[in-house]
Amino acid sequence: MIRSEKTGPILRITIDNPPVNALGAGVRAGLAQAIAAAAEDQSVGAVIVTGSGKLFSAGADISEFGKPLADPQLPDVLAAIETCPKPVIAAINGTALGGGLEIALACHYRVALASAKLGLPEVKLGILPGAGGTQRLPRLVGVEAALKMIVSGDPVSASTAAASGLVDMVVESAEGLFDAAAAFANSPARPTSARAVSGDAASADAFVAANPRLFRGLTAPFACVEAVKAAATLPLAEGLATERRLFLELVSGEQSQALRHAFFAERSAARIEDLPKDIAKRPVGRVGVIGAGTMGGGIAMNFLSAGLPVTMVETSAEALERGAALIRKNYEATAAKGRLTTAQVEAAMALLTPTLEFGALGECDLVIEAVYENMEVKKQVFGRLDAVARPGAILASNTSYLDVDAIAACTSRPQDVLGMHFFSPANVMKLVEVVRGAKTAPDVLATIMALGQKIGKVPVVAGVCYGFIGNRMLIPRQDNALSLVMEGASPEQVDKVHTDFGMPMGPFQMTDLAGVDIGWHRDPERIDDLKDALCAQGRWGQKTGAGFYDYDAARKRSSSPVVAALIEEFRKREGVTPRAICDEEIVVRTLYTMVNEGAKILEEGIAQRSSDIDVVWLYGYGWPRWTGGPMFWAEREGFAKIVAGLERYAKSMPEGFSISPLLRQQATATEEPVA
Ligand code: T1G
Repeated sequence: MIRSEKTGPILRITIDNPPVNALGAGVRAGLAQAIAAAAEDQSVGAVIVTGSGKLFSAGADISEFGKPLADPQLPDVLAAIETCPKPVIAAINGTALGGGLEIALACHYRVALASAKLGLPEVKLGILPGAGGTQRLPRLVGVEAALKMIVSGDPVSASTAAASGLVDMVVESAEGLFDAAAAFANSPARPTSARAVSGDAASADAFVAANPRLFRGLTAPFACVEAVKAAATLPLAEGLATERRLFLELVSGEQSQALRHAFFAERSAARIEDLPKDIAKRPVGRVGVIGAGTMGGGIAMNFLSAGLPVTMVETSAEALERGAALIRKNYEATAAKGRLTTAQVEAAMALLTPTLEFGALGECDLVIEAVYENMEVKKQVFGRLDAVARPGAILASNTSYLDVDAIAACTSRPQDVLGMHFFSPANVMKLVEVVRGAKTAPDVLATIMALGQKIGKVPVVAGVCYGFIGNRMLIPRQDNALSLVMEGASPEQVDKVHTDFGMPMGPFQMTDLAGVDIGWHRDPERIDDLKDALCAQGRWGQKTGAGFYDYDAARKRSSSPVVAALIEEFRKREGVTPRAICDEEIVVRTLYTMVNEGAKILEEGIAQRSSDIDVVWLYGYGWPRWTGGPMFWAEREGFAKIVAGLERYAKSMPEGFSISPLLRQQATATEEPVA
């Protein structure tokens, strides 16, 4: 847990708690003992604190939260470091996050490896730095820079940290780190807390006003600001007491429990229950992408950005050229924001091989099909692919709904076939549903799960059904949303219920973004429902400037009198007398029905675990992270309340609606039925 070794008068204390040097009870106790011993030991002139392996420390052990925390508490350990009469130097050998960075802040000097990342991500867990970070960081970097780090939760590089005064020196090589730290061994012990804070409460208020996005729907960011304000306005002891009070309030709150659930859910999703963790993976040195459209180009970018060569195949030179140009345009837009260098753009583009030669896919270890969402087209493509792909190549479809087993059956190698459902825009959205076919080989699944993480995605295993996990849950939501509008609600009212809940957009806004014409039969004469009517009028959504809403040149939406008239017309045609619909009914019919579908997905084994469903919605659709995801939220909402709501509106649900037996069991098991 803690290793101590003496080199002359310098005592090196190493935090050694794989895999991330989390500061669990044993580490805290060991650190406290080592510091106390060093303070007493006359032969020790200075102390260097560092981490084992590639990390300094990932901070407090998050799995300890929600239970009584064993002594010593981290703030007390850090106070002992800060008040040590001998200089204590942090040798930051790698990532230092949360309590890990707070250890460094309590040290008298900080030397960092150039590759190290330093951050206080507590706010992403719904808490705040609870071991002096909100009081010491402003004393090193000032109120504004401290707020930026603490409220965003984003790490900074070692060079940025040096420029702001957070670290005293940056060294390029790990070999030089200890010596650089030792150079401070004859410097005086210099408590961070003894410094003055630059900046004041007014600059904190200005930060809040300038960054509304960081605060939307969340409680922790406001507490972060209150704690940093305390650093600027109160004596240290009172500032630390304010921080402690706020930390204890937040850590027991619902948002932090949900955000911690999301943190571990994302990591659990990577585990495939019935496969050994160390199963051999197939090598993937070159990736083929069939289709250079929006999805194909976005998919290709994921691999290019990870340094993997991509062969991109199209059927026409014009489509190929357009696709390659779109990739370059996306990269250049990122570079324009300073997030990529020109060299990086050129390096990525150099890995792209656009070709009309379908046979070129024979050199690829993985081929991803991203053609038109039509089963016949996909079967035809996989038939051709089977003839050219090399033996052992993995063949993946980017289908968002269709039967992966039926696609696999068009090849002589169904064991090498699976789905990789990317979410649009594929180069941005982190979720990829990895659809496991009945015959998909274990090593194929394991290879794609590992590759998904390598390209920076959050892969979740899904079984084969229409829409897999995410889009299958979307079906009852969208069907009910349309019915609610026919019965008397407006698109605006339904969408507002969802955006007030915390979704980035509601069902109709999303339809306009994705395209009202998705799945349309393309016959403008055939008008069966409101969507057909919109499509027939060319109202295909944002891309045509009009859908359920009207859009200006900047894609700003406004209510549409045309749509309102169409709704009226359809109500008359269906003989529907519109009625006032309360928001509660919208919640039941569009959110509770999603939970119900999620329960069925679990019953059928389409998802490995309930938290995987949460991960799909958090990373695929922007479900508000501070509620944990649909299934975590449902438990908090109350399964009995959900079942009662579904029963109350059962008659209004689309044909074939039924309540999941699993959901009923959970309702019975967890709570008394709502009266
Ligand atoms: N506590 C407990 N377990 C942790 C952990 C932590 N802080 N960090 C990671 N793990 C587990 C993780 O669940 C996974 O487990 C394994 O370690 C590898 O993680 C007082 C109160 C450090 C950037 O928020 O951001 O300090 O799945 O897959 O991709 O003010 O882990 O293998 O069983 O993510 O190399 C603040 C959270 C805590 C940092 C490494 N610190 N961790 O990423 O590995 S609160 C954080 C990360 C705090 C103080 C407050 C990342 C990483 P398993 P991994 P990685």
